Amino acid sequence: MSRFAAVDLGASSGRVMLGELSGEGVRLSEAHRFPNRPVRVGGTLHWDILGLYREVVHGLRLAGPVDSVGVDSWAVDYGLLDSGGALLGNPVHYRDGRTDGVMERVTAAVGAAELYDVAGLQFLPFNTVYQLLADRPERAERMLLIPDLLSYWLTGEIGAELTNASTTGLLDVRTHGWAWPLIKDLGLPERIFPPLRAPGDPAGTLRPDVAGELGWTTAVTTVASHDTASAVAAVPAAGSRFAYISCGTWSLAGVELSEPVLTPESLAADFTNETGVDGTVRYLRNVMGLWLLQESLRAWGDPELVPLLAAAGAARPFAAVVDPDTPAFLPPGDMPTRIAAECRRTGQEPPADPPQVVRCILESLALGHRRAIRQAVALSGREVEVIHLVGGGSRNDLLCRLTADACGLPVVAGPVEATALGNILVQARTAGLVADLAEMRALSAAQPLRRYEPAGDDAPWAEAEALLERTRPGRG
Ligand code: LFR
Repeated sequence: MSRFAAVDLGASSGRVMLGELSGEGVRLSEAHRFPNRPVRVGGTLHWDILGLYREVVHGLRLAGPVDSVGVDSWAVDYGLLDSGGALLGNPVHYRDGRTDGVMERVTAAVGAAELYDVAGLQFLPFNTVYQLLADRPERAERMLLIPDLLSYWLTGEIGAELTNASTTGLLDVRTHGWAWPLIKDLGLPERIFPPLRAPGDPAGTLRPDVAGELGWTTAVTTVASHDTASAVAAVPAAGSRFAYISCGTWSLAGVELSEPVLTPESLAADFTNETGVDGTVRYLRNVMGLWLLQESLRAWGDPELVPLLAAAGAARPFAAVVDPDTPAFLPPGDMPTRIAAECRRTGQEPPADPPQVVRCILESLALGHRRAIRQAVALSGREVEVIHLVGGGSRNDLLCRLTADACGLPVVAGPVEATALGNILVQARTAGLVADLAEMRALSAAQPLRRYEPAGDDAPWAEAEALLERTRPGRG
């Protein structure tokens, strides 16, 4: 039996998962789960990075001796190190407002088509490139993305993992190397970008002091350190005719390709070409995701979710829908009030109570899924027979059902812990226990899954979609 630990940090919680591989497949268990609570200090929203590191080490202690460890987290954010390897300031949260207006300035100066042709990335205001330009990292020696920073603290070794580097806006989508000409043009210091490493590469061994704390040592393996890349690696699909939605704080909805799509239509639809394992392309769009629900729950004082979802299931369908990607929904804040304002702007009666707000959020998300997946199919030419919905959102029965109905395709829900599973399976492959991506996916397909067939009534979805199109800012 081989044992691997996946350190998996999401925007709202982190976990250390243990994966045990035997002839019978993978047994996943949770060694430690902890909340990830950002801290606003001096007007800036930060991650509590040292607190997260403490929980990671504690989780490894609870997991016990393992053959290897891999670290993944959300993308785009980073810590800056000085020449002695010390952290320069606390990493900033991608939802912080310091990047306001930066993307617009860079796009005006460089050109959207030019940026897209280099990096092939969706224009999100928090992409690393805009954060770096807001931070002006003159004093920094190195920039380490969050999982690379944690791996550095665990091993003392520095590197930039490829799948996550592909979310910076500074990686060349064709060569998979740093986009040096763009980096120079933007005036960013070249020295801060570490050498690249790919999923499966060794990342070092635990530092003696860390091993001393744990009472054992182990290798650290480079995994697909962008959580979405790990999740897509563990989509339980056979063949290539599938779409995926990695659904948690964000919904990342799209298809897997072997070549990027960099057409003007793809740029106009704002699709991303992120790098997956083994040179695959994660052709997808960020849909705002369960963030809308998480922030609403926070505004309501965190009521119990199960009864609320049951009430939302019984609430009137299509009472109101919003575009989940409305920019005002991005920063933390009072989400129910923002949703009500968006309903009024689009001529709809705002939802009256929490169950109706939840219904509105889940129908709106299902519409976001429908739009992203239909566009991914149209823009890439990839035919799709099934949608795999993985991650925490796959537990949400109502959302899975609405997504199947909205997309007019069967939805296979699960695994819930696809990200940790993808992390573990890449380590298992490095250890020689798994052959390739297809075998990884077959192992994932043995986890508990649920299937939802579409109801087959497209009319209300088409009507709701038409309303969103009609009222999209910039239209008519
Ligand atoms: C999902 C995710 C998305 C990325 C967003 C911000 O957890 O990694 O892929 O766009 O978080 O980093």
